[in-house]
Amino acid sequence: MAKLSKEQLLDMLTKMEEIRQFDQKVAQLVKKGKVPGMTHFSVGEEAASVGAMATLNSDDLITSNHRGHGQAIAKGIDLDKMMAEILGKATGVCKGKGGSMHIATLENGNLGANGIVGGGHGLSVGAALTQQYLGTDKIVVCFFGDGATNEGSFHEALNMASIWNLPVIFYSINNGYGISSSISKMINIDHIYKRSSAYGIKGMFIEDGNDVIKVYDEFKKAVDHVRSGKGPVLIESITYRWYGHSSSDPGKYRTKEEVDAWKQKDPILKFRDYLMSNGIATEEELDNIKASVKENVEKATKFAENSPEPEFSEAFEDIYAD
Ligand SMILES: Cc1ncc(C[n+]2csc(CCOP(=O)(O)OP(=O)(O)O)c2C)c(N)n1
Ligand SMILES: [Mg+2]
Repeated sequence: MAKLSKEQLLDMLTKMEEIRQFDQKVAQLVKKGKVPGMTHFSVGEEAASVGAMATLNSDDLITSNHRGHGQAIAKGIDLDKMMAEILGKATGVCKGKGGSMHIATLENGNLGANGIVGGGHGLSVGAALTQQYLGTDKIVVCFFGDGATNEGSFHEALNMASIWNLPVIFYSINNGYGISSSISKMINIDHIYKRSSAYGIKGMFIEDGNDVIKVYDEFKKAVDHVRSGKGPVLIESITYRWYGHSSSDPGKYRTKEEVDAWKQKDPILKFRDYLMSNGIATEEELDNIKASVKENVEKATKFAENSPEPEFSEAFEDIYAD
């Protein structure tokens, strides 16, 4: 069972509130036509990212995918600069040139989101090989979806990480769908984590990816395994995205009943109940966190909206390494 201080637990709740409220705000901005490019929301999947990230050291490395807002926030990004990036502004974390699907903050170990499904697998293996070569204590966590496990890069990466015994966790956040395709029609085994056996690495399963404490407890075991040099892990957690695949998805492939049933398993409400029923925090304290996150998201939105667009003369900068 997790031994986390009140401060750590409330930090986890704060991050989950930030993910929820930040993406709800981005969804409003999309409707107003203020967000260039496509955006994928992390609403509903907050626990799966925050529980995992809370087990890492701050200098550990991550890669993520097109649905990367949750991971960027869980890793501790500046919300002002993240919102500015999503609105394509010069004050954004990537100077407004990456947008929603390419958020990266190298200074705190987020090697970047990726619009190419499966694009993070190879990057993670490379980053893990670097850590092994340099003899650092850092590990790499590669975040991706269920659909991404059908990409060739997934299989190549797991095999290479296995034969080289690399310090990397492959973490599949299984929300049941790759765009409109149900995972049940896309793979012929019952669980993604079982694919680990084909590569001789440890496989782990988090049945309730909406329970942030359970995610933390299981993920911690994976982290301990990898950091102690026992080789890579493939870990799968089950969750659900409340919104459409992207900002342009009418969602005809799933029923309202299914979506509503998952909303009943709200990861934030579940965590609030846990904190209150275990006497860790009062309802008032938790409501204050929610309110202060709201203020911060409003502040980030104003900062982004009032920021300038990148200069045209910068279009060809930051393309090649110096
Ligand atoms: C190589 C590649 N193929 C196809 C796409 C189009 N595409 C974008 S997201 C997506 C589904 C990904 O599903 P999953 O990995 O489960 O992530 P989720 O969106 O559910 O979080 C696809 C097929 C792409 N971006 N890159
Ligand atoms: Mg998916």
